[in-house]
Amino acid sequence: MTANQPGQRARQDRKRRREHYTRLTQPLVRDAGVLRPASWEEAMSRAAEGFRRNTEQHGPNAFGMFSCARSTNELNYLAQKFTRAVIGTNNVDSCNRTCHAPSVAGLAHAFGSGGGTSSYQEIEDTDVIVLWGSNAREAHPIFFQHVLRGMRNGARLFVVDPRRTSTAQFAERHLPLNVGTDIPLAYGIAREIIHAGLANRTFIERGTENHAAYAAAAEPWTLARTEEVTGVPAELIRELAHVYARADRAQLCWTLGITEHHNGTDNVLSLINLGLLTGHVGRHGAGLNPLRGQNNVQGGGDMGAIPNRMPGFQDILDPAVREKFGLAYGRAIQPRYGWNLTQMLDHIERGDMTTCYIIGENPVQSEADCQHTVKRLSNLDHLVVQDIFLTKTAQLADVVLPASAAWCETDGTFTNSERRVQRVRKALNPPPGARDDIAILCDMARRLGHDWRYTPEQAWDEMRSLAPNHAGISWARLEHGGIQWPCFSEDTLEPSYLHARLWEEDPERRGRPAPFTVLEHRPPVDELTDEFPLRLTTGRRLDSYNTGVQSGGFDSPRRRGETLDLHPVDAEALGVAEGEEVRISSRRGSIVAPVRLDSGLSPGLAFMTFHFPDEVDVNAITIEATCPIAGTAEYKASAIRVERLDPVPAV
Ligand SMILES: Nc1nc2c(c(=O)[nH]1)N[C@H]1C(S)=C(S)[C@@H](COP(=O)(O)OP(=O)(O)OC[C@H]3O[C@@H](n4cnc5c(=O)[nH]c(N)nc54)[C@H](O)[C@@H]3O)O[C@H]1N2
Ligand SMILES: Nc1nc2c(c(=O)[nH]1)N[C@H]1C(S)=C(S)[C@@H](COP(=O)(O)OP(=O)(O)OC[C@H]3O[C@@H](n4cnc5c(=O)[nH]c(N)nc54)[C@H](O)[C@@H]3O)O[C@H]1N2
Ligand SMILES: [Mo]
Repeated sequence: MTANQPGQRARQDRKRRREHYTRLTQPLVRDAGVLRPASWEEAMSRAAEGFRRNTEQHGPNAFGMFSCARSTNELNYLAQKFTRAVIGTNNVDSCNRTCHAPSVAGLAHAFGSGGGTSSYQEIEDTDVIVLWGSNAREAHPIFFQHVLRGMRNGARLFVVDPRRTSTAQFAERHLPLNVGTDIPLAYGIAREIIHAGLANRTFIERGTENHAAYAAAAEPWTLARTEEVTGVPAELIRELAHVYARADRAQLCWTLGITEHHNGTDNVLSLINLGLLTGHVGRHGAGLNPLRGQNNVQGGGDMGAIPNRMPGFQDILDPAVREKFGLAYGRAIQPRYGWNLTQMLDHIERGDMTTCYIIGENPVQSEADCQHTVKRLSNLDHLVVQDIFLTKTAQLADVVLPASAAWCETDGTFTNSERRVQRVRKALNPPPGARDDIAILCDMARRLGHDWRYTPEQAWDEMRSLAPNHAGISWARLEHGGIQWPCFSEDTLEPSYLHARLWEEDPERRGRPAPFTVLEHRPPVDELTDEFPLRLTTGRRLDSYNTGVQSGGFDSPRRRGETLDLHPVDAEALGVAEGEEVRISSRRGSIVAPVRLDSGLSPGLAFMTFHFPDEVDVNAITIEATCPIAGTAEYKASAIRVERLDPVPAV
C-alpha cells in the first residue's frame, strides 16, 4: 500500500457521495423497468393518469398520500386537501407515525388536543426539567439551549435514559433504566409521591378523574420492586419523585425513548399521569412536552396531513366538521378515519391499496424491517415520489418529480414543538429543473379536474378560515415574529401554555377533566434469548440526519460512520476489539458494522444509528412490532446476536 492510498480512497469516497447526493433536476419515468429522464409534461401526465386509473378501477381508498414533514404547512394543507377533495379518501399520513404519533394520541386522550403544553420560554422559567427518553443535546440542540438557560436560572436537570448520553452528562442525576421499563419507573415514582403525601390534592380534585384506580394500580410498585424491574437504584427513583413533586414548577419532556415502543401510547400516558398527580400542567412554567422530530412534523399534523383529523385538529368523526369541510371543498369527507402509514403498508401488501404519492419521505430506509417495506412498495401498481434527491424509495417509483427544498427555496410557514407558527422565506432559487412542491401539487390537481391555483399565502388563508385554532395567525402578523396556536382572532393572543382551564374552581369553566390512565407493564416484543441475548436500541447523533439522505453527502469533522456501540464488558466477553467488524443478527436479518466501545451503555445493551443505510442498513434488523393505538414501531428494542467475522480457530 502506498502512502497516499488512504487519502485517495477518502477522496474517491467523497466524490462518490457527492455524485450520489446531486439534487434531482429532471423528472424520471419508468419504461421497461428502467427509470429514464422525461419532460415535466410527460412525467406529470403519467403521474396523474396513474392516479386516475387506480382510483377509477379500485375506488379512492386504493390511494395513499405520504406527506412531507420537512415541507411547509401550506404544502401539508394542500396535500391533505388533495387526498380528501381531489381523490376522496382520508388515507394521508407522514413520518409522524414513526415518531410522535403516540405523543399526539396520549395528549389528545388526556387533554383533548395533541400539542405539547408549554412554550420554550417556560423551560427557562421552571424549577425542574426532566428529559425522559430524550437525547436533546444531540437531537434538539436549539431546545437544549433553552434547557441550559433554565439551568443557569436555577433549574435542576434529571435525565432518564438507558444510555449515559451527552445530554445525561449535563444532568444533576441520570436514571439509567432498562430499555422498555418506563411504565414501571413512572409507577414507582407515582407510588413514592403518593406515599410521601406529595400528590397535588387541589389539582387532582379539580382537574382529573380516575385517580383512585390509578393510585391502586401504582400500589404494587414499591421502590424495591421498581428497582428490580427497571435497574434504577431505589434512592435515585425516590429522589426524582421528591424533587419533581415538591417543585413549584416542573417540565416533563420526552421523545422517542418513550414513543418508539410497541406500547408507545401507554408510555406517554404513564408520563402524563405524573403531570396530573403533581399538578405540573396548565400553569406557567409547568408542563408536559413531547419534543417533536422533523422541522415541521408538528405543522404537518396540525394541517390535517393525518388520517383522523382535519386541519386544526378537528375530528373527522364529528358530523359538523365534515359538513363544514364538505361544503368548502365541494366534496363530501368520508365519515371514517383513513389508514395511517403503518396500515397503508399492510393494505399495499394485501393489494387493496394500489397507488401512492410519496412527497419527501424515504420509507425504504426509515421503516422497521425494511426488506419487508421494499417488498410491499414493489406491490404497487403506480408509485409517484416527489423528492429533492433520488432516494432508495424514489428508485422504486414509476414517476419521480424533482422538488424544491422547503426550508430555503420556498415561502411558507413551519410550526415548531411549542406550537409556534413561523415564516420561512425563499433565500435561494431551486436548482434549474426542480419545481416548488406546491406548484407540482396544484398542477397534479388541475390534471385531475380541479382548478387549483394557490400561492402559499392563499393556501394558508383558506386553512385558517376553516381551523378556528389558527384563525388569528395571518401572514401579516407573522412578519413581527412567530405566533403560537391556539390563536382565535387577529387581535388577541392566548397564554403560552395550554389547559389552564383544569385549574378553574367553577366546574362549568373547567370542562372535561383529564383522566388518569391505568396501565400495564408489557416488556419489548423481541425477546432476549440465548440465541439473541443483547438488547439493541437505535437513535441519533448530532452530526447526521435520519436516513442520511440530507446529511450523508457532506463531510462533518465529527462523523465516524455507523458503528455497533457495545459496553466494554460485552466486547470482552465476545472477544471483539474496538474497530473490529462484526456480524449483527436479529430475527429479521444480518448486517456488518465495526465495534465502538461506550462505557455509557450498560452491559447487555447495544446502540446503533440509522444514519448510514447505504453502508449499514440497520432497519434490516429492527422489529416491526407496532403500537396498536398509534402505529409506531418498536425501533428502540430489538434482540440481537453479535458474532466475530473471523472467529479465531480453536487450538
Ligand atoms: N442531529 C439530529 N437531530 C435530529 C434528528 C437526527 O436524525 N439527527 N432527527 C429528528 C427526529 S425525526 C426526531 S423524531 C428527533 C428524535 O430525538 P430523540 O428522541 O432525542 O433521539 P433518539 O436518539 O432517537 O432517542 C432518544 C433516546 O432514547 C433512549 N432510549 C432508548 N430506549 C429507551 C427506553 O426504553 N426508555 C427510555 N426512557 N429511553 C430510551 C436512547 O438511548 C436515546 O438516547 O430528533 C430530531 N433531531
Ligand atoms: N432504526 C430507526 N429507524 C427510524 C427511527 C429510529 O429512531 N431508529 N426514527 C424514525 C423517525 S422518528 C423518523 S421521523 C423517520 C424519518 O423517516 P423519513 O422521513 O422517511 O426519512 P428522512 O431521511 O428524514 O427523509 C426525508 C426525505 O425528505 C426529502 N425532503 C427534504 N426536504 C424536502 C422538501 O422540501 N420537499 C420534498 N418533496 N422532499 C424533501 C429528503 O430528500 C428525504 O428523502 O425515521 C424513522 N426510522
Ligand atoms: Mo422523527
